[in-house]
Amino acid sequence: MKLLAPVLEQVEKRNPNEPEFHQAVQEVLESLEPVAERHPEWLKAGVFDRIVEPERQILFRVAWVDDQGRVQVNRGFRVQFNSAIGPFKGGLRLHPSVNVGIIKFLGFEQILKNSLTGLPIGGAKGGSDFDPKGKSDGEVMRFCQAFMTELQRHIGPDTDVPAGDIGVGGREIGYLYGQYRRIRNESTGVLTGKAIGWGGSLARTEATGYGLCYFIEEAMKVRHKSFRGKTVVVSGSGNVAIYATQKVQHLGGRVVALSDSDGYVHDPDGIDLKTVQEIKEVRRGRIKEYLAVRPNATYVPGCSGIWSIPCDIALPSATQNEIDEASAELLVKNGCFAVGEGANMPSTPEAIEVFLRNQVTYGPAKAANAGGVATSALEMSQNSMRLSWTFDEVDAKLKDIMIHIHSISSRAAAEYGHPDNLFMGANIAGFEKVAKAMYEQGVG
Ligand code: NDP
Ligand code: 2IT
Repeated sequence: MKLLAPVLEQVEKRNPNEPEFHQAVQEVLESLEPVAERHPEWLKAGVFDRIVEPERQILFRVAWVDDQGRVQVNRGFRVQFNSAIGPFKGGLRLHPSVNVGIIKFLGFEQILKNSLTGLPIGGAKGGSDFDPKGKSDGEVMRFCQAFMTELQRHIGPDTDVPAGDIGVGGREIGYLYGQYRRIRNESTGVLTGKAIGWGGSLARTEATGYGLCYFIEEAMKVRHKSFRGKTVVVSGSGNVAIYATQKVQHLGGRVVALSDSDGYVHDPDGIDLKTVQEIKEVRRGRIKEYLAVRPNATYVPGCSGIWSIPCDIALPSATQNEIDEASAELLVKNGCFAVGEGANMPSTPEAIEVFLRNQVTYGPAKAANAGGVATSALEMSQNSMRLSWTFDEVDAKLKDIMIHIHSISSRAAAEYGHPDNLFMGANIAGFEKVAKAMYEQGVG
């Protein structure tokens, strides 16, 4: 990196102790070096310097009362990263590991991901270090209400539209939305991932996992391969993992493993998804409980071992940096020929190197998992029009969007002399649209 090295240096200096944010920015800037060479006017207008600095960062106290009557204090975040092409848009993460560096990495990735969807949405992310695990419904509700009591003054259907991410699903969106509506006296599409009865979109729940499979199916076509008859390993067992598993099964593949943060289950006969949904969606239990229903499966504590299971296709769908270099080497050695990132930044830079060097069909997160936010944008459209599309209509639009993302990413990769490198292609195609908007709208 030459032209853009000072941009990265400044990011590292200005944001100390935020390794995930540095990692996300470095990966993108490395892909953008040839873009900077081709567009001196963007360099001169400071587009690269501006895009790595959030437009606004909100940090706030979230105080709530637990079931024992004790006051608990968490920290809330909303990083409104870039609104050049539309209102800020991106999920909320509730997990004890959340800090400003993690929210910034996610918000930065979201800018380019949202651009790739072709829909008018800017990039943002938020959340809290609140740990939903082991909390009662009442505690989760009081936390969400306290969180929204502050967040509501910073968001709005044309300003910033949050949604779910790790630890935030339908239950949490309900509590958040209820509090927004009560305080603001407005029924608007201020959040996505809402339930169907009060403004949600059909297929939003399934969208990230389904979109991931549509994207990888399209990417594999180039090599005359498909999910049919293939063995697939999926990590995680949350929203993305469950619906990726369902779509793999629709497409004729066999998912043999799923995980959570405690360990993984290996079921060589193929995962029984109904059982997983009962454990995870209904009971909020642990993946280990799968063995009680499927005694032929095995359970192994710890997460990284899941990548030692031989598979044709891997869909990491849990969290960042879950595949390191050694795991990537092992996947390739065991014959894995395609990797689709359901999670955000699940592969370390060294792991990505391994995939690219070995001609693995590699679907980078900002392209492969964009189906979730794309369908959120479709939910926003339906809210604005005050009507609802059928499941099949939304699903068809989602599929078209994923095929479009693959096509513009491939085209950008080829145009810049790296055919088949979807990692570079997605970074470039996502960036160019935002850069053009920032340039046309002047310095600010
Ligand atoms: P969920 O909360 O529904 O599920 C998360 C899953 O990942 C759980 O199985 C969880 O296990 C596991 N997990 C979470 N953190 C860790 C960790 N530190 N180490 C190991 N396992 C972990 O979240 P989602 O399915 O929504 O999100 C999964 C990934 O997909 C995230 O990277 C998210 O950013 C990304 N994503 C989500 C989208 C969406 O629409 N929901 C859209 C695009 C990307 P446990 O229960 O033990 O915590
Ligand atoms: O990472 C992501 O794209 C999401 N968590 C979904 C965001 C959204 O606004 O639907």
